[in-house]
Amino acid sequence: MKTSDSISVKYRKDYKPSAFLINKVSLNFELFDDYAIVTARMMLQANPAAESSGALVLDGEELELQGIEVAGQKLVQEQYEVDSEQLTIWLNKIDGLDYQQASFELVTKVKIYPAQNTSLEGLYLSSEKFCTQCEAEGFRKITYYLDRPDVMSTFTVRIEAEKKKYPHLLSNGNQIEHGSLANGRHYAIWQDPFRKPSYLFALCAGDYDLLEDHFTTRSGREIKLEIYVDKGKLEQCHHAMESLKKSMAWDEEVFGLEYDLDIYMIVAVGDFNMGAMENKGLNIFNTKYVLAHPETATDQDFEDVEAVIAHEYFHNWTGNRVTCRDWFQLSLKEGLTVFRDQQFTADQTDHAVKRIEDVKVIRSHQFAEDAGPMAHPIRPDSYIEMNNFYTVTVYNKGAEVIRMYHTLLGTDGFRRGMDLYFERFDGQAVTCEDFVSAMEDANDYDLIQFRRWYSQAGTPEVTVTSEYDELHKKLTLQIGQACPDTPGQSNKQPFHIPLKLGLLDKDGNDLPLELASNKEQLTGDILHLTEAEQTFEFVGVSHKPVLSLLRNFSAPVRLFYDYNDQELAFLYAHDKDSFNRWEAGQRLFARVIWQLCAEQEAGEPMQFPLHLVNAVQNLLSDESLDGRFKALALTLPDIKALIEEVERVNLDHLIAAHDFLKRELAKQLEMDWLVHYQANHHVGAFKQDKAAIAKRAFAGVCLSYLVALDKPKAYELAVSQLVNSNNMTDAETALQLLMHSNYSQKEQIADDFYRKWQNEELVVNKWLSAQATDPTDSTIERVKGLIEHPAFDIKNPNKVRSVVGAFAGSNLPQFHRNDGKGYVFLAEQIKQLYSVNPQTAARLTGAFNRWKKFDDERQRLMCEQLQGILQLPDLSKDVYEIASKALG
Ligand code: B3K
Ligand code: ZN
Repeated sequence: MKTSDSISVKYRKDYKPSAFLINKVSLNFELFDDYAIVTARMMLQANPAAESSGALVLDGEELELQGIEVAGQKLVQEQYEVDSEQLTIWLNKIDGLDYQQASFELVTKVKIYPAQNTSLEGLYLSSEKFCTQCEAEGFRKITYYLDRPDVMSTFTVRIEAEKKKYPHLLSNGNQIEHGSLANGRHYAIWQDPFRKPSYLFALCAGDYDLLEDHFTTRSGREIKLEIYVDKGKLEQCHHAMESLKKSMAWDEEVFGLEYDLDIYMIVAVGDFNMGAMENKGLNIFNTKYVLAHPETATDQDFEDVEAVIAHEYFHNWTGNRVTCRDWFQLSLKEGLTVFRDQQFTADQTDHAVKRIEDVKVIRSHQFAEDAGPMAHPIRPDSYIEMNNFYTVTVYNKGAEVIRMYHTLLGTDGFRRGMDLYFERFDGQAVTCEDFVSAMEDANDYDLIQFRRWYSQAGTPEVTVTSEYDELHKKLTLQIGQACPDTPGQSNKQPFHIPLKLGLLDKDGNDLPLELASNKEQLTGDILHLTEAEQTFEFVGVSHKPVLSLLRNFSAPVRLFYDYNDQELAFLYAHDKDSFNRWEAGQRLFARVIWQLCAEQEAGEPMQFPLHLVNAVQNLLSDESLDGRFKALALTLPDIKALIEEVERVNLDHLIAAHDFLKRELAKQLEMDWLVHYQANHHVGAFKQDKAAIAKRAFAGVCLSYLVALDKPKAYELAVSQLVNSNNMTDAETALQLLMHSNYSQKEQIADDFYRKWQNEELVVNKWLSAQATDPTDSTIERVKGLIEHPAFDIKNPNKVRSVVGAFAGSNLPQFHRNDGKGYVFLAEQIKQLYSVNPQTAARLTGAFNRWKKFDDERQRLMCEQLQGILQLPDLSKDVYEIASKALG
């Protein structure tokens, strides 16, 4: 068992510059099927900005050291020391070495075993091809190094391997040489002219299919674009290639940023711990975010591929050209790059729809994290395992913080800040503070208080009350803000919160906004909240308005305002801010759901409130609305987001209320769902333009209501959509609806689907998760069966996420079964996985984080599993951190 004393916590406040710098590094990889020899030749120098000491401490894990030389001398035992995490070289014991004055060369040689590396960190194999993953601290599993982002160096990489089995040998930068060797081997040499930290290093070697293209930058440079995939997958790469070209053009147009190398490569691998990795010039991607063809990928998959391709491409400037000083600054690159990819996707698709999708992630996942045992500011103060901090807080709340600069400074002001940021820091490893000061200086804008978003965790709660004075045509808003305590943080200071708002007249038009005094507290339609309590007096308000608050979700906060049903229905029908239109609908639904919960609590039968019918019907038939927006506005709030609205939840009541509302809406509007389904469900030639995508989304939601009727006719529609579909969007929608229903033939449906798609791994994953998320009782036995199915492989993170992750994360009724079997199942899988793949095991463990939300018995059952996990022998620090913090 891990105890707290064998675990070290890293603190942000302890940052010290590295004692040594690496000016240049040459790596030589000799790759063999069952091992690799890595020789590293580095030019080091004492860092003038740090205290120098006689000890050179290099990071290294799971390496077999075969030799060390310093300045041409082979080192002997008393000149160095090796343990399981470090190699320490006593420079002062090396004759004639004046390491303080001059740079010196270090050569190390290590043997590693990529074929046995199941952690998918460092150098490993995926479908018999070599690949790497080094962020955050994986490079140390490849060679001894100063494995920290502020040590930047130029890399030359020589790779040699058997030619037939590994015809492509890739690394960062440009290929400068290649040739044949004896014994059927060959080699290639790559040089990356840009200094970079070790986490951006990449190597791939194997036999791939290759898609080639090119892009001409606006300054006229020709860039070679290459996508490498498993044999036979070439026709699934075109969308990724188009997405890459769009991303390159967009970054030039919107941020003036051009690509800087002559070649940009993407390699897709089936075994990957996350979505993708932005290694300089050689991105490595999870196949899920490269491969897309309408027959095998949904419209959502297409959008996700485009977004992840864009995200990794945008990192070339926000991440690679300007990188992080230390890992506490991760949001510097991730929050910013997520914001950039969100803007890109919004520009390609629809701003309102994209905003709603992003806010749903914040509400269902980030709010939960921010209120749970892992709560941390977007710039964390400490961690045990850095990989546990690639979180929705650092990424998505980080992006919300960047969005607030954009809101406060405007598009041009934001761009000025970005320009100054690159001007000041290109080629450097910097901090979040450096970013803020660039924004501040470029705009002469005071961001002192705004900085609190970086240091305080927790979701601020904003409470608004209003009073209208008919006689003086005055509206008074009393606005308070507070931020709950989070682990290690209490007594938070007020944030600078931009609250975008509108006052609607009775026709839904926006009334002009004017404050009676303190006019600087309002810029355009943005009200600046800066204090715990503030009063704002609006004058010239011709009649009592309906308030549209926090438009476009202008800050990552929870908003409390006592709307009545009429006001919400009015906003749902009329708000000019599409986001708030959606929001009003969600609030309306949520109110009903909580009311239904209260009725159950009181032992009364649940009553469907008829006023909803009108509101929903109006929206359903509003011809002016985009189909994707409609689909979102007709979808009930996510149960996970609802759980976050209350202190403790009676999950059985909540699920029953949610189901009841869905079924009642289905019944009350049965004809409408059918008519709209028929009008939007398209049979015939497949199209993928915006209109076709919107229709599929809208038809999908209509079908979901029809299936909720639990009637043979509705099942027939879904079955027919599944068997006759010529695209995966329609097929997956129907498959999921059927698998999650009481349809008597669903086993047959599942078997047929598998038979049809068994050779398309990504589709099989959809099949796995459709079953793992079936909310009906038989699922627990079914998931146990899936683990044994030939399509499952615990070593493959996509499979683990499709079955175990989907079950624990998206199947609330079954994961939270009263008998605790869902919890036992999850703990069992964590036990199987923690030593195989600590990162993915730790992600799964997070499913227990919200245990305090549930009833006593469920709490007990969850804690029992967490305690069991903490007792596991040689528990990885990844899982230890999550489980121990969860128990608190
Ligand atoms: N930077 C990588 C994530 C690395 C995760 C390390 N555990 C992908 C991205 O955010 O673009
Ligand atoms: Zn990223």
